[in-house]
Amino acid sequence: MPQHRALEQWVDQVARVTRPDRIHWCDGSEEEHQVLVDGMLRDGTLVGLNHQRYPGCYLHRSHPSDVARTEHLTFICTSRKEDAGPTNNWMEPTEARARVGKLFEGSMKGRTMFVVPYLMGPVGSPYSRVGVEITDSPYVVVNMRLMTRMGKIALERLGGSESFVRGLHSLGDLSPDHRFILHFPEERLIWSIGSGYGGNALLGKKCHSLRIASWIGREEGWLAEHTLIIGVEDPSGQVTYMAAAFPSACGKTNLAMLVAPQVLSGYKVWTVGDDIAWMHIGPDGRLRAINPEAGFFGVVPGTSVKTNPNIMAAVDRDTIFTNVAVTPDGEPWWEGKEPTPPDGLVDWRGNPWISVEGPAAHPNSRFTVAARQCPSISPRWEDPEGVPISAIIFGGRRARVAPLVYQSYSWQHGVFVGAGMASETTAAQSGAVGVTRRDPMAMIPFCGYHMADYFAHWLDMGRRIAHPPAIFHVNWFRTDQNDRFLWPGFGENIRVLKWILERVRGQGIAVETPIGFIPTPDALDLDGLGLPDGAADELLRIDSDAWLTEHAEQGRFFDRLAPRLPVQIRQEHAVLHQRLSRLSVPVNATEPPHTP
Ligand code: OXD
Ligand code: MN
Repeated sequence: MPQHRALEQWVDQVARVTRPDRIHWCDGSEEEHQVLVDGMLRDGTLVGLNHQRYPGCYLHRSHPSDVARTEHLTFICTSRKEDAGPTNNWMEPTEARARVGKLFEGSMKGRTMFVVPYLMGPVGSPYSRVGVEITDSPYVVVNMRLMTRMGKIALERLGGSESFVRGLHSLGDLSPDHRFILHFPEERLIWSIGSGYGGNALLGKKCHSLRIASWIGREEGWLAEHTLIIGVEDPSGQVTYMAAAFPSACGKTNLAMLVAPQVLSGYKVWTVGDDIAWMHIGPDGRLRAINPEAGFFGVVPGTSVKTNPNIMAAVDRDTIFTNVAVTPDGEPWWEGKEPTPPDGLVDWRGNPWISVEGPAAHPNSRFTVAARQCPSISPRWEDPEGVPISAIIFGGRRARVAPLVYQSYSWQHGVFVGAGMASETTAAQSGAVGVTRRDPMAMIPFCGYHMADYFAHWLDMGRRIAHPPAIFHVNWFRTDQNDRFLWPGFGENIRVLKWILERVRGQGIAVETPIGFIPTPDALDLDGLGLPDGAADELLRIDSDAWLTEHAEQGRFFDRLAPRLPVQIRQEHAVLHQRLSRLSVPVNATEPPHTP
């Protein structure tokens, strides 16, 4: 291992507090991986799966109280409370160090301390960043090896530089009472204790690539976002790149790997990333996105050869499953994999499954798999310069209100659309499921600073990008009066992407409405879809009463962000109110968008 004084000093300092039995510097090699896996098989941290059908695949059963991100235990520790803003939990840094520092004292006794250098972003990209995670969880190490470029490669990139994000993680006693996920963005430091769950423990992911990176991005003039990245290839072979932000467990992985239905088989979606994008302004004046991750940590339930054939082909080897059920043949199983559950399932807790007691797989059970295993992986997914983004798509899970798709009038209006987003909560975070909450740009759990400053940063980016992407909003989850989904989703979403593609090229037909441009029902390619009569109109309907209620809720949320809320967001909010009282007027698609 290369010598690195600052890193070694930090490792020594951590070891003096946490008192591990031994220290292992991870090199990321196959041999190291195998030793870790064998150890975890011996102590039960991992369970082997059917190696004929699932070679190199393992199951991890987490503590039943440690199955999702715990947002109420996640803190931003900035020196000034107002910099964290009202949407983040805040702890004063000195108090945080004292309070949580105690929990780290001796927390690694009897355990090995792993030093995990990792690189977020493609090797050789000017936009990639190094982090080092110290952890006492071998499960975290094997996951980090799939999710990042880990080990030797990261130390080589670091060289003698002291610029790396420090992440300290310990399982502690796994008690939710002693669980804290702390971020010190001013010091580029993360402390996480008491949880082994991905979003809390794989520190390269949410903690580094979103909370800390969003802070760094604002300082340096780039964006760290909770977005997938795709290339949409049209029948002529031209590929257009898009980034799409959806809250957790709202289908980002499925959209990132979409397979078009037969009638639109000339279209192909290439996967660049499924969860996070770092977007910089390239020398060509376009927004360029890299995927900082090297793997997918995706939600398992509902995944099948119908909903996501690409990920099904990826997770049949060298995959870690967490909290799924197991068949008597040792195969992983989850709700939605096949229509009927096989007999003799063992549930995610390791007990014989009793269906009345709940699902066999935990609703937030996960797979961890290397991105390169995905058949739809883009030939440009590791492009050091990133891919040029032509469209940014925001999306929520809304039974009502938000139509299937609409386009904002301008960058400023698009930032307002993102700022006004809301979505129903899912099992990816602890707490109630299905509650509508404001979730601007799908970043409410991940923005490392004041949300109002974040909107200001987006507005500023728009002023600096010579060729800004067009901004859209989609909602796959609208329901009818009987609470049935109106839109089939999954592969059929290509129909919406096709319209977006056309709009980006100045082609698709649209109607100007109070909330933005909406496709006319004819502008959407619904050929062969067999939507029931009236469904297309309902999907695109703007219910002005519902929108006025939405407008008022947006206003209450924006009030919480005052006085830092940018005036432009207030203006857009006021203009939306005025527009809601006007009638829709058809417009020619080639007309330049009207900027309020
Ligand atoms: C995730 C999440 O794991 O958003 O990606 O919770
Ligand atoms: Mn996510």
